[in-house]
Amino acid sequence: MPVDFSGTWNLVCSDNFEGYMLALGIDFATRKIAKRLKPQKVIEQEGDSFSIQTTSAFRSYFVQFKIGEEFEEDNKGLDHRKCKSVVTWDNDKLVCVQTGDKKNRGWTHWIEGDQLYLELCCEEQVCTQIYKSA
Ligand code: 1AG
Repeated sequence: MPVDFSGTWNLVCSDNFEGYMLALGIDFATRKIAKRLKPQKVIEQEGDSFSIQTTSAFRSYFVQFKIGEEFEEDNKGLDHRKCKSVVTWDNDKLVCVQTGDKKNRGWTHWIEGDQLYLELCCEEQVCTQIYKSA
């Protein structure tokens, strides 16, 4: 039985989001607003199908995918770069590789105790975020 990520999760801390946004070329004014946000994630997991809605006061982002099936990601409201994305299991971690203009782009979700972790990577930058169950 794989881990169940389903639920509503609130951001409690974030490390190096600034570096991650810089790697994506996000402008100063947007970064200034974005780094103060406390996004909420609503994750629905049914078998191999996932949807992840990330909501904040400024921008929101929705993605849905099936494990192992490549999909086109538009990153609308984020950096707007299109990627070919695929999500797979690495043991109990959910790993997304986002292939496109940016090298080493992707994210990993995992659960430790009652916390949801998210590692966001782009080029040499890694941002780590922790979410707690709402
Ligand atoms: C994500 O989470 C997307 C969630 O892939 C957003 C994470 C980081 C923001 C990405 C780039 C920064 C670009 C613009 C900054 C402007 C607004 C920030 C808004 C943040 C809330 C949407 C991984 C996974 C599945 O959970 O999506």
